[in-house]
Amino acid sequence: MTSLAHFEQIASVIELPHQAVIDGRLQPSATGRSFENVTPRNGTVINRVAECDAADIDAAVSAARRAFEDGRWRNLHYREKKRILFALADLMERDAEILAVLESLDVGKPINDALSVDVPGAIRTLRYYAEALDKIYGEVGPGTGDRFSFTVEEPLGVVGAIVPWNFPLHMAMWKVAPALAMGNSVVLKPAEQSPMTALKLGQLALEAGLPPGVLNVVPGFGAAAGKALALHMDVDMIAFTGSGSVGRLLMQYSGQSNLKRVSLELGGKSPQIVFADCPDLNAAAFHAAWGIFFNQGEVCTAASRLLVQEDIADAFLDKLLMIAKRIVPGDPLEPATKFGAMVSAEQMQTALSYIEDAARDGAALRLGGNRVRVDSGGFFIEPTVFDAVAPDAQLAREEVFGPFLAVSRFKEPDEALRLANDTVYGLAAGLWTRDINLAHRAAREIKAGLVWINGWDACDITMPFGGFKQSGFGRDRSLHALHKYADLKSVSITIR
Ligand code: TXE
Repeated sequence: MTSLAHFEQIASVIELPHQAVIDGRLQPSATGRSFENVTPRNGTVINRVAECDAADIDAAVSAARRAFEDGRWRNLHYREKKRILFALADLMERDAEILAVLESLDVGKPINDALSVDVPGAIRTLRYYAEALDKIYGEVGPGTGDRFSFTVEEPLGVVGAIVPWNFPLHMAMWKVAPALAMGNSVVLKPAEQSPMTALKLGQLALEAGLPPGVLNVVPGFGAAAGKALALHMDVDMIAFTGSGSVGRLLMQYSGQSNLKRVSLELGGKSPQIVFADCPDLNAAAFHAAWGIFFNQGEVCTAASRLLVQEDIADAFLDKLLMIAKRIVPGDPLEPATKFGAMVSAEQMQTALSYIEDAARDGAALRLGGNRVRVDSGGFFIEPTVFDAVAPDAQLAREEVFGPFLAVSRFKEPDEALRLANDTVYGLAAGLWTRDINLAHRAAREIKAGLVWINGWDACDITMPFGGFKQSGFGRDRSLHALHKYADLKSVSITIR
């Protein structure tokens, strides 16, 4: 069943989502304008999507506000809220293959990853927060004899979620699920490169019985739709995943408008450190390769810097290269493909521009570095490995967001920790060692929101996710994320 033909068949028979979902209705943009949606699989236009701007954002925010104020969602019995969110999860499961095909077409990721990571990850996230929504309790303060004090967490109101294109459905759900679980209304602005699964989610939410206006999905460009949402006076919060430069803008927009809350999950330049006493060199080599090449390197926690101790560096690199050489770009809709296309021609060109920079900075190209499958019309780049990357080289400092591994060598553990922290980012870090003291010391000293020891990306929905330093602030995942979508109220009753 699971053949290229099977997924091509799905792609050809389903209606590709293209209309905004506002106030419970599927609609074109107010201006009637639409934009071309190009699949990186072969560079062709697969559909045209509503190009929403400030007028549509205004309509969506008004709908979300009305839904919030009349309490159609916020004041629903928690059992009913759970029923609807679980029903949505079930519908997503029913349509898992469709969602996976839409994701793969939009962003060029391997269909098998979409089926095994993106879609089930989004469903698990939704179920996790649906399960949690009736387990949120306030606190009772110490009070005094004649005063009784307690806290309640109240939903913020209208949450704007602005999400990127690398894991479109999954990132959307990291925001939408906890925001809804807390009783907020949401206006979701998907990335212009990848609007389809968010639009499908909006449709499925209506089918599941989520009241109109509670989840609105408004596709459009960042500088129009995204900016209008972030500047809107009636939006209480922007939850964002994306680039640092847009993160900075969002904070400005907040200051220029209503001081809405902002949470930012930005990029990274995450180090993976392999010490000479690594407990399993094969496993470390596997994770060094897939830590950067998974999702074509378009991952905010990509292990884009490999720091390896000199004593084992040559042998380790040989192992890594053996794995990396077998990772061959393929048609994203082909189930055997493990490495797909870059999301867009622009993203491919940006990544490729680092080749020259790396050569100029004196790094040694050990693998890849080329665009491939050019005849397909798609945007494919080979897995690429550079050795001897100097700590101040561009490749060691800037987030490429592509399949580019920068390898540097170190002599002593302290040097590794210094290099690991020598970045403006602080999202993730990994280290491989048998030395429990070193592991604990490194976990404490590395300035990153996620530290993985003897594994990479070894976490799930139960653990908070987010950055230190310029990787942002605020946490997705885990129960911590719920509190981001609420304000804390202190209530005191004087007993007379
Ligand atoms: O991101 P943008 P881009 C990084 C990665 C990548 C770079 C550029 O390094 O190479 O960012 O990617 C919306 N007001 N990450 O340009 O622009 C936009 O429409 C409001 C890391 O695609 O930040 C989209 O919905 N919104 C990252 C979202 O912001 C605006 C994932 C993200 O797009 C806006 C993606 C504006 N003025 C890229 N301008 C991660 N942390 O995982 C754009 N947007």
